[in-house]
Amino acid sequence: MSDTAAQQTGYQAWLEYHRITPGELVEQYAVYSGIVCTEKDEVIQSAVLELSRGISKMLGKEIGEGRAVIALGTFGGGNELVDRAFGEETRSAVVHEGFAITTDQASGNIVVGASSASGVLYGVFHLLRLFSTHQSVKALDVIENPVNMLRMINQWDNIDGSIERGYAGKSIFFENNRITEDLTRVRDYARLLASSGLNAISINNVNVHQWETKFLTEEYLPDVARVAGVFRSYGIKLFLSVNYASPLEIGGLSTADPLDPAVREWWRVKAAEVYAAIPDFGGFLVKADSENRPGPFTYDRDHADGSNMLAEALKPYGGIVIWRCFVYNCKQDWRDRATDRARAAYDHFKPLDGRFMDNVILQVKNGPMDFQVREPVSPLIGAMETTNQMIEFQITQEYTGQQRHLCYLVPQWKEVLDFETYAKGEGSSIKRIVDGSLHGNRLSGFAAVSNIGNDVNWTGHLLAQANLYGYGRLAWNPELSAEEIAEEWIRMTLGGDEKLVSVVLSMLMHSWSIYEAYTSPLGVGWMVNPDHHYGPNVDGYEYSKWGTYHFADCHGIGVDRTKATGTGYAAQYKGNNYDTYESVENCPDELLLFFHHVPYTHVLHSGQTVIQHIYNTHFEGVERAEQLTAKWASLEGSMGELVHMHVADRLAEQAAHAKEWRDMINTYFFRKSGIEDAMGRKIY
Ligand code: GCV
Repeated sequence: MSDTAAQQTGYQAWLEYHRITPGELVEQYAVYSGIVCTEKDEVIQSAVLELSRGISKMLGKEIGEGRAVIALGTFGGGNELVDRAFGEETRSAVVHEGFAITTDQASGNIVVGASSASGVLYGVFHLLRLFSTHQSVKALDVIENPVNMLRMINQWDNIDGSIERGYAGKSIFFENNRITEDLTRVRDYARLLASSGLNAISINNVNVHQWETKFLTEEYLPDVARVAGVFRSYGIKLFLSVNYASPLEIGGLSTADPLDPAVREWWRVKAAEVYAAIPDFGGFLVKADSENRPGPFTYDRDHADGSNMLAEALKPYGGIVIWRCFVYNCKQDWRDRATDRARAAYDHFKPLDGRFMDNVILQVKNGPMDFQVREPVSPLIGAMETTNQMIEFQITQEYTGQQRHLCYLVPQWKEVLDFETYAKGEGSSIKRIVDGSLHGNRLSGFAAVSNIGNDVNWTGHLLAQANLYGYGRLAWNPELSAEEIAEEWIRMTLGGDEKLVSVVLSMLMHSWSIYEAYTSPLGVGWMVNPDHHYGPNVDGYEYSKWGTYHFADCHGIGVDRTKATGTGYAAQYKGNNYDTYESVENCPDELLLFFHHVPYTHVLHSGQTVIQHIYNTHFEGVERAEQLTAKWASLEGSMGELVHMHVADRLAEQAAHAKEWRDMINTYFFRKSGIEDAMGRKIY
């Protein structure tokens, strides 16, 4: 694809490196006459390639005529400029994967130094970000270390090329039951991931079906190794999702019982084969005993037994087991009001604290249900003091508009990360649990379900790229604000026109609240069409087996999850959180219906009744969605025409679809409650 064509599609995403127009910055940046690098390591070579590609695109010419250089390398790695630039204090402040950047005042040289090759690559991407967001590089003095050790992306891609919950085309990894021959696109994906700060990927769906189970066999391992090689050159470790029943399905054994010696031996041999093919293999990601997937429960064993068996097999090679906590009864009777899906992860895993091997890490979804527009934070995160934990977010917009609606998710993730759990008293925020510091965990970090496919702009909705970028940046540093991240993404992807930046920034920053307004009032969730989860269907999940109810009747709505009169879920929280959620008076409005069943006439903290809140937010939500289209229209001419048209189409669809949401939800609750809208607006 030519540069101009790529710019018209968004393929380069935030690595677009827009041409810098002549002026002060060009003069400043153009002084660099070359890149000085002495190391041959492949990750460092990727850094060199990225740097020369980025700078020459921004300046519109190869670097080569200036008076200073950009030097890069590892400390003690043989590059004199690097060794001279950083003293002992800086070197010891830079941890593995971190980096330092300095501008030498005498020579004007910029020097990037790190203690590892990946650190050099992250440093180079940081420098490129400074260039492409038009920052001064005259006096750099930067030290950055990633806050989280594991910064992982989970693909839900299947070998037939489909993607579970994928909204941007087909898989870039697989087609026709084979791993893709041409890995160019995979390499470009690796560049995007590394440039946002990520360092690990699992390439296949956690629902591991028949064919993907064979990834562990010699039929597929050489191809998996090819993919691992591409990611390796960008400092990213490859993991596989595995089928817990593999010993039965591909091993010829009659059981997958984790305590059976033959099963344990089978996994040990398997691990040896995998590491022979991929020496730096990351490990296994496992969905077990969840949504009809096999697991240790079949053999009357628990999740510690199951995960430790795999951990034991991977241990000699430094591999890890990432074990998901999304375990609940998906065959519930809707008549049974005592069973509460929200309780499930905590109830299953909390009693196992202390029983997991140190190379097992539990992956917990951010909320207790399943990536709804609004949920409380999972009470399991932080509740296990002697178990490694990581958080799982969903970048793919399964319940947040499926990349047809705009929904910038970083503000939602920020709220989760800043949440105070009181796990060890005050100061026990989720981000401190997830980065391992609160409980002193050996392993910790972030995982998220990817939102990309083979659509030319990667994410279907161009603006949904901001979620992928933002996830990586937040995993690197959870202290960054949602605004800062959005602004970086806009400048790097769409360019630095000030009006464009401020309009798109405001669109992104309001988008989650707009989506919430016309879809999910007061934390209720699940009012979507079953299976595909797009569009409104208030009773779609009401009489189902999935444990996802709102219990609306003619008097009121919501799930009583209190200890006093409900399912007792609120008591899984510690300290003030329990008091806040247990009490109908103190519960925050946005989560009221998640924790309480209240009459439609209940008055919220906002002063509105529940029913009037539903009507108001749905009418306003549509107006706000319409304003998004108008804001975007005002940007015509400030970016490539095709890019502008593409987003305009999606926003028009969103505004029309928001009306469908508004009318269905308002009509449903008007018919249930019989209460008129105080403002007399049209309800059907
Ligand atoms: C991969 C939800 C999704 C499923 C997904 C599951 C999970 O139930 O709808 O598609 O399966 O979560 O996270 O395992």
